[in-house]
Amino acid sequence: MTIKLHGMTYSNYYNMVKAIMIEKGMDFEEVHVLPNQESEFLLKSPMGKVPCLETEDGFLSETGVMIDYIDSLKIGPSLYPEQLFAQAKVKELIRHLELYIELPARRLYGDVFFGNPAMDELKGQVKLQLEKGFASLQHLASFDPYLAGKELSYADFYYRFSVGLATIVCKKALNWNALSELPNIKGLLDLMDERESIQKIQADQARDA
Ligand SMILES: N[C@@H](CCC(=O)N[C@@H](CS)C(=O)NCC(=O)O)C(=O)O
Repeated sequence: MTIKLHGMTYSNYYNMVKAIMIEKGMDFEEVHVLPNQESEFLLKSPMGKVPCLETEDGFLSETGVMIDYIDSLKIGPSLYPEQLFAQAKVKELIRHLELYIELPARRLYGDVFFGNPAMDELKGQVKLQLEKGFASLQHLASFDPYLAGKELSYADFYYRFSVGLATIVCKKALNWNALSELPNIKGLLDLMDERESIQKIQADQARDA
């Protein structure tokens, strides 16, 4: 059975998984669905979120889990280093991006993307969280030129679609131009945007806009 990615092209998590499958040259289908709480969908994605991945053995939710599953299929090049500690460092980067950048920034997605103005108190909390998240990313990541060093890894795709939106949140909701003020951030986003996989995702997003 061909793997099916369920979700929508303006979901950043969806696009992390999609970009990685494109990079690996995998054959997959896309199934358009919005996040929802219908009982039928909750059987596929228990929190009603997107993406979820339909495999011959059943459904998977959670982007980090999907990335590991896709890697374990051993189709195309692995974007994890072979050495186990180096592999754990890539996973550490992904977890860091999720917990300390994507999730805090997401608290202001309503304000920035969906017209639901946030209270100043929330903005203040998110600003503190993102300052800490970005500062610690500078310690954890090498940006040489990729997040984990000289080799492209799964973390770079997580980065592209989490940090890309977080910098928009910084600018629009927090009046903070993190993209130009923080070192390294823009260079890696630009480098990722040169990849065909990312360009395909941008084209699909434009088509669906
Ligand atoms: N932890 C989930 C998060 C996925 C997520 O938050 N997806 C968003 C779309 S980008 C969503 O479905 N939001 C709807 C909701 O939270 O109910 C993952 O890693 O895949």
